[in-house]
Amino acid sequence: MAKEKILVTSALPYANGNIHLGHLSGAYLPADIYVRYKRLKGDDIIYICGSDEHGVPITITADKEKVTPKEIIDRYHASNKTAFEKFGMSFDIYSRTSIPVHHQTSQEFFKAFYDQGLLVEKKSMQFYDETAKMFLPDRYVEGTCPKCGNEEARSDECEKCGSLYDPSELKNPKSKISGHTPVLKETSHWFFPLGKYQPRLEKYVQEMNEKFGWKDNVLQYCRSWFNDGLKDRAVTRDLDWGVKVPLEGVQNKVLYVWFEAVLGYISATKELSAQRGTPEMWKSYWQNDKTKYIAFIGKDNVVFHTIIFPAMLMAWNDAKSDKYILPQNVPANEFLNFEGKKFSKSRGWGIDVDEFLELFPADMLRYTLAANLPENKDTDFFWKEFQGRTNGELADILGNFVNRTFTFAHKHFDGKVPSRSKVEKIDEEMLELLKSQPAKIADLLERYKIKDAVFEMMNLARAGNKYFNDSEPWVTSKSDKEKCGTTINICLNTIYTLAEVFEPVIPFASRKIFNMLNSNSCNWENCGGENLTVGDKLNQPEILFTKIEDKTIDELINKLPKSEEAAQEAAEEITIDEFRRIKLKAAKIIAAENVKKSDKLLKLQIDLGSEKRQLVAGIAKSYSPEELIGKKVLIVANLKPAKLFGLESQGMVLALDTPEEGKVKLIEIEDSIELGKTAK
Ligand code: B3M
Ligand code: ZN
Repeated sequence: MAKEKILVTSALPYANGNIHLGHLSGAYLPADIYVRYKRLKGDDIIYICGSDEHGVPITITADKEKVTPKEIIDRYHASNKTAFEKFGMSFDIYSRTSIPVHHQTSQEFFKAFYDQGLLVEKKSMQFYDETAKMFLPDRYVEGTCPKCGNEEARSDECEKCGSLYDPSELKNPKSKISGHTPVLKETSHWFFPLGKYQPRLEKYVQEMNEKFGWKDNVLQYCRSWFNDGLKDRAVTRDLDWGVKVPLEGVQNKVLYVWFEAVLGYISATKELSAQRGTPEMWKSYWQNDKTKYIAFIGKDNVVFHTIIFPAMLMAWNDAKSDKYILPQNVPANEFLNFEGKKFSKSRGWGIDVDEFLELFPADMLRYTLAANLPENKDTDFFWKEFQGRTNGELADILGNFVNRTFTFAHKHFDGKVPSRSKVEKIDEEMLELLKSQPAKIADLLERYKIKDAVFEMMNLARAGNKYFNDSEPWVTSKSDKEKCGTTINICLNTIYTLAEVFEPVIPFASRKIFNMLNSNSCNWENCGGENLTVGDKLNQPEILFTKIEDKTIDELINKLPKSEEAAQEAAEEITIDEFRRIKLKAAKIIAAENVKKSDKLLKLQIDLGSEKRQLVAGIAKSYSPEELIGKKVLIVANLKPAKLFGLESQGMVLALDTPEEGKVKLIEIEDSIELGKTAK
């Protein structure tokens, strides 16, 4: 197959916090798997990423921590770069948007639009904080979304329902700096005429989808944007942190972070070119219509990559001769949650990547995340599932198959690749699978169905294990050594193929397996073929995956913040009307006796003033019948009657748990309270 020229980008994470597992599942791991696979195929591919270092997310963090934005970006750029490396991300470059070449590139785009007369200067009303004496960019204002009522909406955008609106429509606005209600004050900004590009953008999305099959979720986001009608977008902000607006006499204004962040992909490629000593190389990707450009992102970034960035590139291409390519596909993922809830730094819910990798090897995390990618819907990371997949799949299936084959080869074949003799049906079937499975996996990867591809990878290991079992080499090693050699030869070739197809997902383990095989990875197209030479020496097996103990996982689960339990209780709140439906009444116990054949229950007669009732209560371990007589208690009077040990119980007496197992204490009420009174 002809080699492809491919450009892959992953969204540039803001350098204002540590990346967590959710980020990895969205825009990074799927891209890395795709890129690694394409490299194995021998395609000409570069993989670009870096830190997004401008915009309000950075200045807000800096304000909060009372340090400069520069300190924030330096800290998080470094820590995220390292975390990505440890996780095995194979970026060709992890750049940053604070570098001069990025400022130049973004200013060039702005100037190109400005010079074409595309940008329109408009006066608008913007929130202004009179205490802090500054205009408040979108994220500095929080209020209630005029469309969906989300109380954490930004000044002109709601993350929850995805609407964009005019700041004047936002309800109950509050400044995040002073906490006061901001006023609307006039300022002027340059607007990009996005609406003008709508027909071309619709055509672009449609064509790309027809040719390359875009994901449904991505198409849906696009459609809803088109249906609303694209509007002019301000591309400048009143802020001093960012890329300066390159116009004379303009001060205290920077380019809107999204306007320049997407151009960060281009600047990063320029930086890579310079690093490699081929400064023009970036053009051979970005300005070459043979290049296939794939932009991996999370769902919250769809509009910027399918509408705004393409429109900017179209606008450039209209005026210039050096034309850029547009994304051919934007395989956006949904979100990953953590143990049933959204990741939240402030609530301590979730785990950072570097923290995780202190505890477990990267491959274990890569595998669980890959097997559970939020490709079509939000998914969850559960500690128990992580343990289950590591122990039950990586260790018991893949690890076990590799280990038993190597141990066998060392014991019976002097640690060398044995020859293959007569091939029987069972062998043929395994050899056929070895040929067909990589093609099946490749087909899925080509269509960004990474989760399914990972499933098929593990299926090959499953089949290998089954083949080993069914061939019973421990029997043939005594009865038919040649046949045994055939089995082990095929098992070793299967391991070779496994190391190859699994490389994109678990690169560290794959490397170990190749070392054990004394071999190197091949070209993907030769996968499943005969890649080992008979008689070649094998190395000693290494343990690939150590199982995770229950204790380790239980400790991690127990460490989850307890406040989440409180949050859980809050989620189970009832309204006052629901509470009022429960009739709690004052009653007096007038008789009590043991219930036959039960050591827990007592039969009580109670007085409610206007009526008497019989209750059966589970308090025999806590009270003797005698000591109960005369006690005044609270009962649930409108509980549906129930039968216990054949006795009718017409209500429930209220009691509290005690530290002593099985013992309770009745809620006693003051003697002066009138019988039959209802609690409220
Ligand atoms: N930094 C938003 C985010 O981290 C933004 C992505 C930029 S991609 C050019 O979700
Ligand atoms: Zn909303």
